[in-house]
Amino acid sequence: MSLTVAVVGATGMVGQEVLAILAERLFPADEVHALASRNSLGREVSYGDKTLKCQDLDQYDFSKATIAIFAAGGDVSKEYAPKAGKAGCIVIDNSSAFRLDPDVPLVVPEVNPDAVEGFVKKNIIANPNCSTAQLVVALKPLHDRAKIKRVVVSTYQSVSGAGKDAADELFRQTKGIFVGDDATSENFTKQIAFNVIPHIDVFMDDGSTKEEFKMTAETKKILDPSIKLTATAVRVPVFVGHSEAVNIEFENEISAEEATSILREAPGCLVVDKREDGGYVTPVECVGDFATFISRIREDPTVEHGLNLWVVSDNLRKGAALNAVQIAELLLNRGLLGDKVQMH
Ligand code: 11C
Repeated sequence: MSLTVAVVGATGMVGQEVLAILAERLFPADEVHALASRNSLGREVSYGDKTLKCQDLDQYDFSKATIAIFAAGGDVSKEYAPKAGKAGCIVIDNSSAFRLDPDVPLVVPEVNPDAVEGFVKKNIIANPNCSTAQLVVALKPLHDRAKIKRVVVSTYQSVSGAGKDAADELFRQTKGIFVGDDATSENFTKQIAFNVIPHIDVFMDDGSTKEEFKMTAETKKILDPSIKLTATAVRVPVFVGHSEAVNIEFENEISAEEATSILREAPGCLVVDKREDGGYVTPVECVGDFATFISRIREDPTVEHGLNLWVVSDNLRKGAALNAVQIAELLLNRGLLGDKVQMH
């Protein structure tokens, strides 16, 4: 049988990025199906140098697909991912719907590739939240060397994390403030242009937000349940690219110099750390890239065995679409697509 990939939510920001990355990385799909809600029926999306017509998700027979990458939000995943899994298709889900389900592996290929084998119970594999994905890529090699006890993270998250309407709002509001036109807020709780908002996702009972909770819970599931992590997640007026200021306390001694050489060799990491004007990465430079960039590596003398890092990545790529495609590559390379697929 041939290898067919279905992309659910193909007209969205992440869905389009999935299609672009499948083509860029020459994923050996024989067929790619773009699926969307009935409203987008017949809309065309790009896949490399081809265009695909969107098919109706509701009418789609998932037994035709080997893999389905879902990028249409939690409600769509909750309704359709179990159906797709039961039809024999392996679901890679970008939403938070199944991430903490004990029968669903939560996978970042550079960090816990072996976990992917656990998909068999439900035929679903979860992709982490964007702010978690880039964080664990940077933490894993340091944890392996010096064992992380506690992490304190402050995020600076771009508006594309909240979707296309939110990104459009930053543009409209910025222009509106300049020309004295419409500067109302619809997708954020406060003005986002020329401002920062310490609130992403809903509030939890303990005063944290769900975005902050997800970073803690997902890091524990992917990397190590013994790691303590506290986060403050902040939305900033940046279109693409999430940044994180990360403070880490280790069990064992590790110098900034050693951490730098470990991170230079680590999969998925790219160290840019020159300790001079402009010798670090900002979100603008990470857009369209696959790497998790690490800068400002330095010791924190206020705790025993402490380090500080600055971590930046394209939230639509490593934080979503790229990680999903890497999971598909992992399944393929490990021969986990069974006799449904003939290797090319
Ligand atoms: C944001 N991190 O930047 C969110 C977007 O759980 O998949 C991704 C939400 C999720 O708003």
